[in-house]
Amino acid sequence: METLFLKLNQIIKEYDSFIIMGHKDPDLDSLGSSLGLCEIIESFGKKAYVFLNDKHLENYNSNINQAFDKMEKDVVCVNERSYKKVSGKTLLIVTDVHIQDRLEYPKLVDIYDTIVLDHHIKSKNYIKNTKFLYIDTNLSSMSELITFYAEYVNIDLDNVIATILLAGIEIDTNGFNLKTTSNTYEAASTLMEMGADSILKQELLKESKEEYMKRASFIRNSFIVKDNIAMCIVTGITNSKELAEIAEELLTFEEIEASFAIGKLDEETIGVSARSLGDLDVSNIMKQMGGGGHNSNAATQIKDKTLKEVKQEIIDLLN
Ligand SMILES: [Mn+2]
Repeated sequence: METLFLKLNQIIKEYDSFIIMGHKDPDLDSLGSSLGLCEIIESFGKKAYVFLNDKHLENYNSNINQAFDKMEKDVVCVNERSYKKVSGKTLLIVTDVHIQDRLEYPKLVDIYDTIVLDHHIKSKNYIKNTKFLYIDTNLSSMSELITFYAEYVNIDLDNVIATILLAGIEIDTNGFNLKTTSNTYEAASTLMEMGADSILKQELLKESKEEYMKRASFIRNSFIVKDNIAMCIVTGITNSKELAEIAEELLTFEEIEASFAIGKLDEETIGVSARSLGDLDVSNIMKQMGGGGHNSNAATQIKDKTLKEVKQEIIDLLN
C-alpha cells in the first residue's frame, strides 16, 4: 500500500482544493472514508470539502447528525450549489464507488480532474479519463484503506471520524464476517487506538425497529431452493442495500451456505443479491444473468422480466 500512499501524497501536492465524494445514498463507509480523507488532506495544509446533497443530510438517521455535531474537527460540506465557491486548482476524489451514475453528484466528474478510489468489483462502466483510478477488491471497505493512509501520514484522526470509519468497516463486512482479513482487524485496532468510541459506534449502527421487522417478514417467507441454498423474494419496491442485507442475514442461519435475495428495484428492473460462504461460486450464476461479483458476494440487475421468471432462472442455473 505504500506505493499507493506515496502516489496519493504526490497528487495531493499538485492541487489547492479537494472535493471528496462518495456514492448516492451514502453509507457509513462512503461517509467515513470521505471524512477521513478530508482530515488527511487538511494535514497537508490544503482545503478539503465533503460533497453531500442536502437531502441526504436530512435523511440521515439522527445519530449521524448527532455525530456531526460531536465532531471536533470542522468539516466543510459542499452541495450542488455551493461547490462552485471552491476556489483554486481543484481535484475531485471519488471514494467507495467508481461508476459515474452512482455518484452523489455525477456532473462533477466532467468539471474537475478526478481520481477514483474504490473496493468494489470493477464494472465496465468505470469512470474514464481519470487522473488516477485505484480499485482493490481485497479491501474490506474504503474505511480500511483510509485508516491505513491516516496512519501512513501519521495523523491521529478525530475521535468521531475514527468511530464512523470503524462503523463503516463493520457495515461493509457485516460485523467482521464478509471480506475480513487480518488487515481489517488491524485497521479496527488502529481506529480504537485513535479514539473510536464503541458506544457511539453502536448508536451509529442502529436501525429502526420498523426496518428490522420489515426485513424479518421477508426472511420469514424465505425458502430453500436446493440443498443449503436459501432464497428470499422481496415484495413491493426495494433497493440494492436491502437485498444485500437480506442475503447476508440468510447466511447467518444454520445450514445455509448460499443465499439469493430478489426484488424489484423499480417497475422495469429486478435486482438480485447473492451471497455464499464460499463453496458455491455465486458470481458464476450472477455472471450468467448479466451481473458480476466475487465467489462469495455477487449481484445482478435484470430488465423486463418478472420476479417469477428471475426466480426460475436462478433455480435452473443452480441445477
Ligand atoms: Mn464500501
